[in-house]
Amino acid sequence: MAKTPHKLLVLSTPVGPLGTGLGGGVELTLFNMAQVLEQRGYSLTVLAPQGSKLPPLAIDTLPGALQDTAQSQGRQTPITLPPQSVLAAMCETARQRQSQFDAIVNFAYDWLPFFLTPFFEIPIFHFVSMGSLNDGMDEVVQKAVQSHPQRVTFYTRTQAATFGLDDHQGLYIPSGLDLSLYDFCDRPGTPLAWVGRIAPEKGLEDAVAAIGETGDEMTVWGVMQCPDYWDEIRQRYPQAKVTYGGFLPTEALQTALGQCRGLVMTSKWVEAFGNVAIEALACGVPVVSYRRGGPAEIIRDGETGWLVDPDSVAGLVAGIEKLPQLSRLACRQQAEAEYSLAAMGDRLEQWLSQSSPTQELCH
Ligand code: HBI
Repeated sequence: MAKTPHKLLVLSTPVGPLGTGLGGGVELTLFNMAQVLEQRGYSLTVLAPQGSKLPPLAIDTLPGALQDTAQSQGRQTPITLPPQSVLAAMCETARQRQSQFDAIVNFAYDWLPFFLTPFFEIPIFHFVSMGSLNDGMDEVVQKAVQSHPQRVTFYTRTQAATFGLDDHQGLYIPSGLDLSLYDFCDRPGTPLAWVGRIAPEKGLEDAVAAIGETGDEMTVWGVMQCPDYWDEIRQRYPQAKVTYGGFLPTEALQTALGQCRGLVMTSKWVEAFGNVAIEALACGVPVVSYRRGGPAEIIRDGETGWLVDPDSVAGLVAGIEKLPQLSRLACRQQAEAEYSLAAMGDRLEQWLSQSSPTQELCH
C-alpha cells in the first residue's frame, strides 16, 4: 500500500489574509487540521494572501488582489479573476513547487484550483467550505467529484446535497476543536450570544428581532464584514439590547461565550458546518438554530439545543424560552464525543490515505 501523502501544500482561502476572520470557518478548520496532522508526523506548508499570520502555522504569503467572496455573487455570476490575482499566484506557486510535496490540499472555494485538478502532477484534495452558490463553481466541484470522488470532501451531508451530490461516496469531515482551549462553564450569566461574520447570509436581523420580543440582552462577536448591514439592523430594532463585542481570538471568545446562556444561529444560507455551534457546545452553551445546513446535523434537538423552522423568528423566541430545559453538561459531552481534534485527525488521515498513487494506477 503506497504511503499516505505526508508533505502537504495547503491552498488557503483567497478572500482575505488568514487570521483576520475574513476567511471565516476555513481559518479554524485549516488551523486545526495543521495542528492535528503535524502532531501525527505530517508537514504542512500553507499558501495564503499577504498579511496572513496564524502562528504556529508555516505560511508562505503571496501578494495580489483578493478574490471576491462567492456568497456575494449570484448563481449565474461569471467566474472572474482580478488582475494580479492572488489566487492565480497561489496556483502558479503550487505548480512550480509541486515536486517538493506529496499532495496539495485546497481550501479555496474557487473555480481555478478545482479546474486545475488534472493539470497537477501530484494529487490535489479539495475541502469544499460552503454549500452550492454559483453554477460555474458547481460544474467544477461536480467534475472533481466525478473524476476523483475520494479527493473531494465536505463538512456535512446537507452541504454536499446542495451540489446535487446526495450519494457522494466520499468522506465527510466535520470540524474538530482543540477542546483543551475551551472551558466548560456551568454557571452562565443571562445574556445570549450570536457569533459569526456580520454579513447578510448569516441572518443576524432575525436574532435581533427575536430578542426584541424576549427582552434578552445579546452580544454579537465576529468580524464586522458588512457595517451597513449592522447599522441597518440597529436602526430597524432600536429597542433590542444588542451589543457588538468585536472579533475575538479563540481564548477570549470562549471565555465570553461560556458566560452566555445560549447561542442563537440564524443562517439564511445552507451553512456548510457551523464551527461556532461546536465552540458553544464545548463551553457548555446550548444552541438555538434554524433547522438548516450544518447546525441541523450538529445540534441534538431537545438535548443540546433547539432546532426551529428556518426563518421563523417565533421559533427562535420559543427556543430561547426553552433554553433552561437543556443540560449544559450534555453540550460539553457532545463536543467531547464527536468534535475532538483526535476525531478530526482520524477523518483527515482516512481522507488523505484513500487515493494513494497505486489506486491511481488501477484507474
Ligand atoms: N469566497 N470566492 C471565495 N473563495 C473562498 O475561498 C471563500 C469565499 N467566501 C467565504 C470563504 N471562502 C470562507 O469564509 C469559508 O470559511 C466559508
